[in-house]
Amino acid sequence: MLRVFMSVVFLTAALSAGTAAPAGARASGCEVVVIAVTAGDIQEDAAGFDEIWVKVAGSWFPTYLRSIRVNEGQTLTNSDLNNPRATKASVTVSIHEDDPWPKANDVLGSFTEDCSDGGTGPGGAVQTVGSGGVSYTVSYFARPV
Ligand SMILES: [Ca+2]
Ligand SMILES: [Ca+2]
Repeated sequence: MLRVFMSVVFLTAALSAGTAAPAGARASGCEVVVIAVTAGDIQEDAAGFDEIWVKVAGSWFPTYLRSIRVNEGQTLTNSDLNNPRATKASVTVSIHEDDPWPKANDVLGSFTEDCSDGGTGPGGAVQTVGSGGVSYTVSYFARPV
């Protein structure tokens, strides 16, 4: 509940106040919140669905040991993904596909956000990752904090 509340606080702040760090304060990190992930083109075409994690600055969402199923064209929300977020100087967001042991999990794509351009602003931003028959679109907010 606290995480949901904090997310709402951040989203509200981002929407109402832009993305600047507090006046007089030097930004020390970049806060990134993943708002949604859309599977435009899944990897496991034969299965008809992917099972993914979103990794944000080293943490796994929705949880480390439990991936989440997504169909082609489906959008997973921030809530579906257990509020993926992190604050670091540089935040890498990556999409991982869960393959059964002994196969290694697949890294489908990634991007890095460091707020060096001031963050995404209240409208957020979109990054599309993947290649070779795989495409995922990540919507996110980022702000210096
Ligand atoms: Ca796979
Ligand atoms: Ca595909």
